Amino acid sequence: MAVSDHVDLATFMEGVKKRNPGQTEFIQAVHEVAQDIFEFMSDKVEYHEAQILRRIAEPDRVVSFRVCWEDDNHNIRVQRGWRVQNNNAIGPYKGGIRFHPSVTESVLKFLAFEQTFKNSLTGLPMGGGKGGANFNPRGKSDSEVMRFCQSFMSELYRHIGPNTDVPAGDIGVGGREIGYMFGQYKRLTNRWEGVLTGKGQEYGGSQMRPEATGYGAVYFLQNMLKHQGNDVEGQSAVISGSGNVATHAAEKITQLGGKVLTMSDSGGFIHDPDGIDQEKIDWVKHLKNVKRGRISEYADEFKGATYHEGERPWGVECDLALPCATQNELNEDEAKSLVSNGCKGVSEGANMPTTLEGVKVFHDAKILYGPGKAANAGGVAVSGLEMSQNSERISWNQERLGDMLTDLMEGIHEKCVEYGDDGDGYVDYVKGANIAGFKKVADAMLAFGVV
Ligand code: NDP
Ligand code: 2IT
Repeated sequence: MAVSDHVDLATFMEGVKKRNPGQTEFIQAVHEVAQDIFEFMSDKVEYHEAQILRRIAEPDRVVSFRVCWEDDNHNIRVQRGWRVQNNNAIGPYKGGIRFHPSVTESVLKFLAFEQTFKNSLTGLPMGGGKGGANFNPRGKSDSEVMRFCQSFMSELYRHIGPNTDVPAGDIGVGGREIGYMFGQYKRLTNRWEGVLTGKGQEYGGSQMRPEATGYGAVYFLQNMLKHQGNDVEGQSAVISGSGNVATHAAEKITQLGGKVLTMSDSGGFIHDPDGIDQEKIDWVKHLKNVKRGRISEYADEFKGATYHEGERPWGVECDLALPCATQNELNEDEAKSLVSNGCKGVSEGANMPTTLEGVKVFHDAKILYGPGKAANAGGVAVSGLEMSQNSERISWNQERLGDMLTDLMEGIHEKCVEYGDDGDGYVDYVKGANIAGFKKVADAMLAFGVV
C-alpha cells in the first residue's frame, strides 16, 4: 500500500477532535506533534500501516476515581482523581502528579501524551503517564493535605508499582505531598519500593532531583546558545512561576552570570530591575515552600521591585525567557512582544506554556525556542536515575548526579539538532524533539506487533 493511501494530517486531526470532544489541551498537544510526525512519516509506510501515532494518541488507559477527605471543620469533601497511563512501550509509565483546581482529564491526557515523547528523549527506559486531582492545596493545613494525599493514594496504589507506573511531583505536589503519598503506599502494601520519585533524601530520594527540572531547562538554553556561539553570561532573563521549576531555573541563570528580572504566580508578577540574586531566590523558596505565601509579598520585602497584579511578565524587556508556571501562559501577542523587545531565546520549564500561535511567532522570527518536552526533561531524567538508585539500593553523590544531568541535557539537545536542523543553520527544536521522541517509541511498538 502506498503512503498516499493513508489519512492525511487534517483527517487524522478531525478524528482526534471527534473522539475527544471538548478536550482542548489534549487536542492542542496532539496537533503540535502530529504536524511534524506526518512530515516525518511521509515516506514511511510501516508507521502508517501499524497506526502508530493513532495508538500513541489513545492512552493505554485512563483511571478516574473519587477522592473523599475530611477538612479541619469536619466537612466531607469530594474531589476527582485520575491516572492517565499513556504508553509503556519503552518502560514503566512515568510522570508527575498535579494537584490544582484547573486539573481535568484533558489536561492530564495532554501531559501524559507529552511525557511519552519527553521520556523517550531522555534515552532512559521510561514510558509516559500523568496523574492528579482537582484539589487546591492553597490555604489547606498540613493535616488536610495529608488526609487528601492518603485518600488519593488509597485508590492509586492498586494501579502503580516500581515496574508498572512510577509517579512523581508536578504543580501542587512537592516533597511534602510525595512524603504523605509514599507513607500511605507503604502502609497499604507493606512494601518499601521505589514507587514514587522526588522522595526525601532520608527515604530513597535522589540528590539533584529538586533542582533538576529548572537547572536542566537552563542547561538546555545554554546548549542552544552555545550552538550559535553565544552564552547565558551577561544576559537578562524573564521567568514566570515561583515554584520548584522557576526558582531553580532562576538559581542556575544567576550562577551562570545572567540576571533574572521577574517571577510570578497566578496572581501576578514581580519585576526586580536590580536582579533576583541567590539571597532573594532563597527568600522566594522559603516563601513558597515554608510560609506558603504569595509572590506579591516580594515587592514588600525588596526595595525597587514592583508587583503587577493580574499580569504576566512577557512585556518586560529581556534577552531570554523561561516560562516555568503552566500551560498556555504565553500567547501570540506576548510572543510578539518578546520578539520585538529583542528576546533571543526561549526555554520552556513548564509543559506547553506557549500556545501554537505563539510558537509560530518564535519560529517565524527564527529565535531559539526549546519546547518543554526537551527543555524540561531534566526533571524526569533524574527521576529515572532515582529509580535506578532505588533498584540498586544505593545512592550516588551530588557531583555525579550533577554531571549526569548536564550530559543528559546535552544528549537531548544533540538529538533535537539531529532531527530538527532545517539545513540553513536554524534548528527547529520542536520538530527535532517530536521526531526523536517518536522514533524510539514507534520502533518499539512495531517490534511488539498489534497489542
Ligand atoms: P509548583 O507547584 O512548584 O509551582 C507552580 C507555579 O506556577 C506557581 O508559582 C504557581 O502559582 C504557578 N501557576 C500554577 N498554575 C498557574 C496558573 N493557572 N496560572 C498562573 N500561574 C500558575 O510546580 P512546578 O514548578 O513543579 O511546575 C511548574 C511547571 O513545570 C508545570 O507546567 C509542570 O508541569 C512543569 N514541570 C515540572 C516538573 C517538576 O519536576 N516539578 C518537571 C517538568 C515540568 P500559584 O501558586 O499562584 O498557583
Ligand atoms: O512534567 C514532568 O516531567 C514532571 N512533572 C516530572 C515527572 C517525573 O516523573 O519526574
